[in-house]
Amino acid sequence: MTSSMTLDQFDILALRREFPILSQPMNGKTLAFLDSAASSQKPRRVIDCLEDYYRRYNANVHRGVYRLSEEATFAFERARGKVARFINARSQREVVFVRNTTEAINLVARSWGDANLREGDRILLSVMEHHSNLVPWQMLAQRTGAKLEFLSLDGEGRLVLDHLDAQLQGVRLVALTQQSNVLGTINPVAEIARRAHAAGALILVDGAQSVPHMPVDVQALDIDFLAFSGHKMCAPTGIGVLWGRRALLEQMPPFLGGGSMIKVVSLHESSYADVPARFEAGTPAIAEAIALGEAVDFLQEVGMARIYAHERELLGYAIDRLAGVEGLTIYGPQTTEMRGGALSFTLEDVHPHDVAAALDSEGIAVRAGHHCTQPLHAHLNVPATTRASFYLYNTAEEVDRLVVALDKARNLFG
Ligand code: C6P
Repeated sequence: MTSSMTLDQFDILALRREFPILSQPMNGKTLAFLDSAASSQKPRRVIDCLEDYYRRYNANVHRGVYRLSEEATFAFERARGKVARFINARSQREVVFVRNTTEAINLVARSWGDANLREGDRILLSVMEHHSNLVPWQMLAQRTGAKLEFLSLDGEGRLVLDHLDAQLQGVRLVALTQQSNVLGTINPVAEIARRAHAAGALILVDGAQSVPHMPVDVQALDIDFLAFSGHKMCAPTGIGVLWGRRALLEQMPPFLGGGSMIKVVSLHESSYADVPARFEAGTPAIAEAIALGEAVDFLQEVGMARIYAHERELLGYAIDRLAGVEGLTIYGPQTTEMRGGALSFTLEDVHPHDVAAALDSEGIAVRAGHHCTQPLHAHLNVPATTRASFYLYNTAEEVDRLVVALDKARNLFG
């Protein structure tokens, strides 16, 4: 395959024009943004949506009885409905607005975890988890005496599920990423959910790297909680989502106390609002939530299945081309099967930060480091990797530039 491959599912050049940042020069070159796993770029309509809110109807939500506040409240709740439909939630009451994936997971650990876990209960995670889906459970285990167990990985970076049913004995919660931010591995969440439920466990899915990149349907997956971040899916920072089954959310105590999450307050006690308001104490990220709704509209217009297909095509092309770079080792599955577009690699003994700096001088933005997965890097036996990650706006030509720049970096440092 060459860079003239046809990404004809959609007009990629027209799509790129929707993202103002992509046309700016970077170190004398056109920016090749290959770090969307860290945070995606934003289309003009999302940026405009933020500005429109501040220019036309900026007011607090769920409080005022005047026109501006009603308009803001309407737009805010409409965004919740868009998010609910995007993930096929049964009701928009199942959608809790939070700051990001990290906060969503902490909410479940603090609220559901503290109320339900006791000494000796088990939580099943995997070695590939982001610190956001590890540290909150470690903290919960320290508070309650619960134990953490881990699914291990095979040589390709896929979960070893041979003993899953035995490992699920005594497990109260499985907390698992749907797509690894380092290996790109896509985990068989529906199957694990089915087996977790059969063993009497709940399942929380970290969707930070899946919801932006593929169709995710909470009913089809039959999961219990889903956490994801707006900023990785064309929306602003500061807005994220916890989706939970309504019956579960309704049983959970609040995480934060304050305004908006109460029914009645007296000096010594309070009763709490229904979900989702119970979990949304204080003034929320109003403009950001509305802009998340706009981002969801945008992604749906492009089509999540097409985005997934585009990234998969690009990934296949990148795996092929990178195989030709001498001294380069890719971590994670070496095929596009059940794999997303996060490609982490090392280049001989060149430090990943040096690789990233060399790529930056060519206008190519990638991430280097442990990507908030220190245990995974310990498992891979490397302190750090360089990561290129793709999204709907990336092109085969950018992959070609990456390959040329990596060859150049190897010659420079090798
Ligand atoms: N990973 C990356 O460069 P927040 O920061 O809360 O929006 O997302 C946390 C998070 C949780 N789970 C997974 C699988 C993730 O990839 C991330 C964020 C970014 O890989 C920033 S560290």
